[in-house]
Amino acid sequence: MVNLNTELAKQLYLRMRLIRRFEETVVKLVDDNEIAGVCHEYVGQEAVATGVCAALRSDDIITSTHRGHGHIIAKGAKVRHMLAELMGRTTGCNKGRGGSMHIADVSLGIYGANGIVGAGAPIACGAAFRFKSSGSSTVAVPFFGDGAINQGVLHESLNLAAVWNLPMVFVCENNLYAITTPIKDASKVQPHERAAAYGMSGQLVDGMDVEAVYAATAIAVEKARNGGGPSFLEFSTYRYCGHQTAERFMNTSYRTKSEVAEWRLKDPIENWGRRMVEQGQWTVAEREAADLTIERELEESVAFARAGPWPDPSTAFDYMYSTTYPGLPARGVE
Ligand SMILES: Cc1ncc(C[n+]2csc(CCOP(=O)(O)OP(=O)(O)O)c2C)c(N)n1
Ligand SMILES: [Mg+2]
Repeated sequence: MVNLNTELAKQLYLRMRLIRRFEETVVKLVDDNEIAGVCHEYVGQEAVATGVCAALRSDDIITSTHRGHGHIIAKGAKVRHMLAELMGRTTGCNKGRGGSMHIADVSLGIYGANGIVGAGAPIACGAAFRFKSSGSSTVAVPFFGDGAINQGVLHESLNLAAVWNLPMVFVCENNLYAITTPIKDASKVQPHERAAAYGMSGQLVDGMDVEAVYAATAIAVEKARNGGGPSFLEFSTYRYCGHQTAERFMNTSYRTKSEVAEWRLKDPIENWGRRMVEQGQWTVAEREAADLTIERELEESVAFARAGPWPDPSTAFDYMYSTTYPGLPARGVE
């Protein structure tokens, strides 16, 4: 276990808390029809995105999933731009055209959320190949769920990463379910146990403990940066909410209330906040004051998003095609 300094400990707390409150705000906006469709909440899993991204440099890149808000916040996107994106405004990260499952910001190393299960892994391989061949020390980190581990494209990516010794850390968030399918019905072994078959190290880490997540990732990232090749980290975690926001209105029985309650006791934010008080890293009053800054940031972000203009319908076909790819006639934006 590393000994985190107070500044980093605070940052981890604030990041986790921001993700939690962002998601709770999103649910309200979905209920009020200010966000169209459904969203996949990251509530319960905050320690994974936060701990992993805290161990990355700003130029390292991530690829994300359908449950991507947490990863994107943890990698440094501004929540005001994310909310504007979810609300379809031109002030959003992607001018309101991507929405929840397609948020990207290449300048922050966010190579996209992704609605296709497992699809972020080959994108990260491509980025890692570029980093390696250009001699940089940048690392690529694909996030994916337990539901991705039987996707062909994930196997191909793991194999390629190992064979080419790519600077990567594969991050599997095992929250025990793929929609309603329990992992035990989909795999005989734990995801990280498969890593050996590709010739890379695999490790199971407590994904409810942000310090453990940070420490394990820091080691794997350092190894990747120094030419040691890819690693596979499996974080055990849990989503407190349904697969997506509409599950609250469905009569599902794939998991029990007591299972959810048991995992809630391991809450990464509550436990980390308390541990910091016990370790003398802040007082209860300082923690409450920090929580308040997050409430303010979210209030301002909602106001920013609401004030943003809607895209002009006449621009609906803009950005459909690249206008810069060499050899292609310019089209799309004019
Ligand atoms: C290739 C593909 N197959 C099926 C789906 C439908 N689908 C969306 S989310 C999901 C479950 C993903 O589970 P997991 O990877 O464990 O992520 P979690 O939802 O638990 O975060 C499925 C099957 C999809 N989006 N893409
Ligand atoms: Mg899952």
